[in-house]
Amino acid sequence: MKRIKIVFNQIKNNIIKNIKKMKKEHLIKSYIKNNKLFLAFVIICVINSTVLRFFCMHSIENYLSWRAVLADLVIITLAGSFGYLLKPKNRFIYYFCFCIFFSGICMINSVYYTFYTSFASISMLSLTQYIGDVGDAVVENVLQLKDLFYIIGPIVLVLVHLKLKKKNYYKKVEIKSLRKKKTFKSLSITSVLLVLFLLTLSPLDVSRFLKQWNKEYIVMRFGIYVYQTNDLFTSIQPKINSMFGYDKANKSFKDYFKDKEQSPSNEYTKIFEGKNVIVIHGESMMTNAIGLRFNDQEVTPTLNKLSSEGMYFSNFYSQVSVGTSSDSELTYNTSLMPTKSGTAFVSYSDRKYIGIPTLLKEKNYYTFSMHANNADFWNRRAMHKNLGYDRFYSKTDYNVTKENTIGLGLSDKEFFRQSIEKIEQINKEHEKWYGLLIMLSNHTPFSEVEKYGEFPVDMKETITKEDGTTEEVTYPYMEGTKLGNYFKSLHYADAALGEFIQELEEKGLLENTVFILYGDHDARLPRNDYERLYNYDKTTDDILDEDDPNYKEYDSYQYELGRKVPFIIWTNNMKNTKLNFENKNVMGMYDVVPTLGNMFGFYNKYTLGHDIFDIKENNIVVFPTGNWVNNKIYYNSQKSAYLPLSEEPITEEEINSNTEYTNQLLDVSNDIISFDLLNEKKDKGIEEE
Ligand code: GP9
Ligand code: MN
Repeated sequence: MKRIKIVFNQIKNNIIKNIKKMKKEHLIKSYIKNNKLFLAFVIICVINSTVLRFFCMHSIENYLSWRAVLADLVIITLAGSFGYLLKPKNRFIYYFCFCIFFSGICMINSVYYTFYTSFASISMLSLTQYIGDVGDAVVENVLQLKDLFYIIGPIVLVLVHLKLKKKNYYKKVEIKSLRKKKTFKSLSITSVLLVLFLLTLSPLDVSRFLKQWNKEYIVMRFGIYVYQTNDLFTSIQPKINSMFGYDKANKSFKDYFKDKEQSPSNEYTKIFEGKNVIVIHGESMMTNAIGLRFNDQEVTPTLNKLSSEGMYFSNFYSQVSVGTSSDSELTYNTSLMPTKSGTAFVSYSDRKYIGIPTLLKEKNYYTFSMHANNADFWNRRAMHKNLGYDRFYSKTDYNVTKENTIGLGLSDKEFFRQSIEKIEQINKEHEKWYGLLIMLSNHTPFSEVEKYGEFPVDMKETITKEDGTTEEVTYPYMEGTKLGNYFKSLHYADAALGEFIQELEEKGLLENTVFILYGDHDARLPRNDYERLYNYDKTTDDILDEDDPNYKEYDSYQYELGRKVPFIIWTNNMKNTKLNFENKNVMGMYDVVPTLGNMFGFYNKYTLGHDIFDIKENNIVVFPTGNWVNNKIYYNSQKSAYLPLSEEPITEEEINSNTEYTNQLLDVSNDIISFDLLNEKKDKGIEEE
């Protein structure tokens, strides 16, 4: 009896299973049957975007980027869902229009990628001079067979439509409530896809998505449709911002600069007038590495040499916001602060800036910039033009191979080697020149340790044993830490710089040249690693106890102040002259234009910083966060707390007035950029007061 029961149950379960399976199959079949047009639309648009990635970015990772497919599906099904609100007979035209639109996006990006090795941006449409340059060339040289692939999709959709029409697919009558139900059902699918996609995101993905500087990464990770939607919002946001509050902004701007006058000349005025200039944008170079040694080996022998032989500003801060490298380029060149929302290089790239190159061009300089990375990273192609550079040498001007690549692109050693040839040529053709070289290898995450060359960051000690013999003991110290890897990477970048200077010297290119170096921003390394660097206990291979007499505090203030970057001005004959010194006054990236302006003889009234040789110890550096620092105090506006930096008494009044100064400066800077106030003045012929 028991056996019969078991067999009966088994049969019953099998029948239920089969019915469920059949139901499922039936469900899928009937879904496909009833949604043929919608599904054809979705499949065509997904294929298009996948093919675009396939043609543009040749790596298995990109071809099989299922996350991008998921993101594409979210956008396509979202757009497609609303088609159900229409009567069946009107649906085709809806899907066809969207299909043309999505295929158009793929086609435009396909063409754009061939030309620029990057993806298109709506903000670029306003760069008319750009389109003019490119227009004819696109048709003649760029349109390729692969770009025509995207026409197939809409044609297929038409064929599907004709077939469905023949089968009376559109004859069905759907009442309003059913159409709404179908829309809702489809939107539910979109929501499930969206949740699945959001679950796959890492913090790095989110940060790159918001910053928009690495377009290839966004397309690979988020798909072309999400990229383009994000780009649309980033492009129109500044336009919306600048629609309100112009009058108020213009008034505060005028008031701010009303009484400003050029500072009187000092002993450094025009000392470098007419000299050639090489500027090095030192990727992630930090002041705390200067002079640092491991086992008696200098981390940065070249920076140590330059800083000890030239003018070294050892209390110098970068003032970047989310735009990192690009923000430092902006502030270095214009003495303006990063914008409060978005990034000037991305969101406000449709206007001219008064950059150092703009000012030197008025003095008959030829100005150029060099960076062996994709020209559209951080929108440099457009922005370097806007800052006044005559020519921007980018990735396509360099021979980049897999072998000579480190991290994001061409290794610094190779970059400098190939740049020298170009500089030699420029030197032959132009009497006076100014060039910026943007380094790249020392970029986070500093993980390609095997490519940096040998530089141990451990601790070696020779111990004399009781019997008089010696033994070498090695403690791991910074090996295996992110900061340790950073020092290895920096050591490599420093060596590249050393080779570059030596070669410039040998070619006679330093004779009449001023060499300027700035660190673009800190390396964003964990505070714990600094604790280990300054408080290493070799006996426990850990950080010293806070009660230990040798323990050096490295709290959040120390960490923030430790984000200093080097600023050095050097020539090959400065050593032991009156121009060879260390300036310890606090100084920011926004002080560069006025300081160099005084030395090279150019002037821009609308700067936010000061000539450091004029303002001296009274300087103040403000940060985009609203924090500020001077020689006496470091103030953290989020905590409304400060750290005294000297013995001098501090009053509440000075804290308040410096905080007010900071907020006002940040407001004016933001207004100048978002309302385009400097160009507005010119365009509208408003007289300077
Ligand atoms: C990109 C490089 C790095 O070309 O300059 O930019 P970052 O990540 O430092 O802003
Ligand atoms: Mn950088």
